[in-house]
Amino acid sequence: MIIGVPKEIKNNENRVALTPAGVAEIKKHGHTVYMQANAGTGSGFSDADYTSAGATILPTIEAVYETAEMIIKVKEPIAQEYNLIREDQLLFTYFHFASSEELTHAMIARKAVCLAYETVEKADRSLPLLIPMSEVAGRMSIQEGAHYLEKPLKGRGILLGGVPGVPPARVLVLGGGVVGTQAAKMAAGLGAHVTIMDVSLARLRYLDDIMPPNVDTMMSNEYNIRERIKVSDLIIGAVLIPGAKAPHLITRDMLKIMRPGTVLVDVAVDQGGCIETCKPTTHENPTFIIDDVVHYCVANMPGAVPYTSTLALTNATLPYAIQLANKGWKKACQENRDLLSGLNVVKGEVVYKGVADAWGLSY
Ligand code: PYR
Repeated sequence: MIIGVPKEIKNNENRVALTPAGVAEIKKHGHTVYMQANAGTGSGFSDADYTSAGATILPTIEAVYETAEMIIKVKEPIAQEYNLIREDQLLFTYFHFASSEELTHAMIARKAVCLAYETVEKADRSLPLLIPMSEVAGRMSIQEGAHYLEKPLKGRGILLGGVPGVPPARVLVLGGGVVGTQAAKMAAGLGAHVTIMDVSLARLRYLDDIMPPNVDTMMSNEYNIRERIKVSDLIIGAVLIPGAKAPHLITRDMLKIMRPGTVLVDVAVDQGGCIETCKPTTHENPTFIIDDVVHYCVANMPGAVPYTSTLALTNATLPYAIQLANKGWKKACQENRDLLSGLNVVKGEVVYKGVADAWGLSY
């Protein structure tokens, strides 16, 4: 198969979908890989690294889309890429269709085969291609949150870990999945007092067992959320309903009961956000303020740590990419249910319920 890897063009997106090691592995299976020039530069990989691994460098994004049967990317195509996508072309990348009606309609119109990383699901319901980036974003949420708590950045001016004689900051983590667990671990490691909420008692039991003593668990419900946000300095939105819109656990009116300078980091922004006032921001302009509450809602958080993220992502995607290349998408999806669940839009039809429900489309 002919595989194309374009350079990501979303704001400050420095990840790339294949490493030179990944190219070498794909080549062993007899496939051809075209990389757009400088696609890996932001992650620390030069064109020469790719050519020595067996890739051919193409000068433009147009040439990559024109040539490839399968495009492997990191982020969803943005408007300037829509017209490059060809009928029947296989796109293997993050899409997050449930948060963008425009993208959904654009991909329907292009009649491509859209296999979304974020909905590839294993039999145990885990999401193998989302987990690595959830790990990165969960860990990053605390370092970004700690930064924006600083006074010059309009935060409360509180140090997460406090100092001897001064209590630490209070961190509230909404959701005890991968993002929430990683966030709680990082915040606890820095000495904050952490509360992690989830709707699953079984999950809370597990978290209570594995977390250090400065992490409390609490059932997630509106009453408890209202109580905790009054005293929290940093709140992490870490809720995920696979492939569907995130529920709004923090509503507009709740901002009024938070203290000025509270920082919200909504990691769920890709799926519409679990904080009602959240709207996607970029690494260039990551925050905005409503009612004196700092909102950090960057939709591609892992893009800021491309070295770690590219390696972590491609560790997970490569085995699936090889199956798709070896068998073609139809046979690969027939033989591997993980991949089947990744199909979201196929040749003009929405085939994933969460996406159809989000936009009132037939499925
Ligand atoms: C990202 O890492 O950017 C995702 O969309 C999950």
